[in-house]
Amino acid sequence: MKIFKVKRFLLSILSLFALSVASAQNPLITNQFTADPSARVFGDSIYIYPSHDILANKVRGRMGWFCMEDYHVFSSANLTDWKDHGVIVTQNKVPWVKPDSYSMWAPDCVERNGKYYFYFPSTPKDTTLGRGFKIGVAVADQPTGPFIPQQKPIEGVNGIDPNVFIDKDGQAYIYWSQGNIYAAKLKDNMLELASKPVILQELPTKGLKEGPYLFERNGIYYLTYPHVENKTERLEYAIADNPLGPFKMTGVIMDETPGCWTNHHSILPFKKQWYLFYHANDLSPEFDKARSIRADSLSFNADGTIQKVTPTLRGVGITMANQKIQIDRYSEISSKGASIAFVDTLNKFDGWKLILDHDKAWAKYNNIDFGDGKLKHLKMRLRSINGGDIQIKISDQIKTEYINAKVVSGHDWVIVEVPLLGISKIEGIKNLTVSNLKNTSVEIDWMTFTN
Ligand code: FUB
Repeated sequence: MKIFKVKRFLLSILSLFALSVASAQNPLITNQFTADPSARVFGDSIYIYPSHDILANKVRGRMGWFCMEDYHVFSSANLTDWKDHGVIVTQNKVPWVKPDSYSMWAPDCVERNGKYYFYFPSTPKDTTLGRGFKIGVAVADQPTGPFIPQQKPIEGVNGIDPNVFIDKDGQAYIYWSQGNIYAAKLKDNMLELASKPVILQELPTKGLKEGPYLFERNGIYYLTYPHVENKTERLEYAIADNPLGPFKMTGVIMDETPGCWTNHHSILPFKKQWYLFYHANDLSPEFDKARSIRADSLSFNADGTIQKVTPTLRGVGITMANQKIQIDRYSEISSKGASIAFVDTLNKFDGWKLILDHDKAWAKYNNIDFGDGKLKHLKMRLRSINGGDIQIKISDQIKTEYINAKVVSGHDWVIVEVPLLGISKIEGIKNLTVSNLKNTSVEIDWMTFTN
């Protein structure tokens, strides 16, 4: 009885941990590395099934290479607050996976008839299955698990980066990569192939292609994939009038990311807007096998072609004024005297700060929700070695309000609180711009509004 109670207590602590909520822009997750985001809408939330990069060391993985042991799932109903539901599949609990391979690469997850099918590649422990990666499935009744892995990987599939698409007629297809991009039909059980794999022929023949992701919009089937056209990966797409092609190479969705060799993505609509989920290496600029997932809005032209997406720091979603507004994730910045840097270069998970080191330097953060106007104070974490003066402008198309603040000189961070006096009630969605009024350097970690 006692053991049972202790176990229940530990489980409740664990589930609290698994439900940690973080509010973020780009990157979306800032307390761990995440890559290869497969985003899906289940119910009224977005779920992201990313890879989980960790750093290899002498006892795990291969130094200087990808090191991935397990998968977490994250969810959000507003694209701003992300819940980490904890580990859903881990290498040493999958019967067919070599338990110390650290090769749990890019996954995907789809729902069919109330069951959730999680597809993931890894290295098999049975060497008679051949060299390289196989792809397995784990099944759950909920998007967050518990996921039960199948005993064996899918027969007939060799490669990485599974992606599953269910067409309007109910036929499911699986896509994956191994140099080329392959596709096959899946049986209704979602666990076995229903047709022989085919190579999708009409794609670029020079340069690595991987990470296929197929979606349909207005009768056009978009096969999207990272491809090395030059020296590193960019996101491209080809279109067809059915899920197996022939496809016609059509364009580039996102250019190469300087400093990050890979990119890997998913594309989907959520609440009437299309989004591109992808990755870069924001939290690890010197090592691009420790990546971070991001999201930006995506739009189509009238003829169905995709408009190229420019990566932003601001990302997507509305930020509540009473949450920490990370102004270093700006939507616009002045060309002179404004920059960002890590708050603590020894602990990059602490995030970034905005540095305004010239008179008139500024940064703007859009889409902040002030609700019904009850917030009465502006609170900021600031630092200025020589002391400074800043101005905060809160505006929409109709009204602009200004708040001035002083930063005392010193080497330490200080919390500065300014009452919102002498200005009219601030309510609804606004943009915030912070400007330097002096020729001294002011650093801003975050800003928020309180009652
Ligand atoms: O995350 C490991 C590999 O890097 C993925 O499987 C590829 O798509 C690339 O993102």
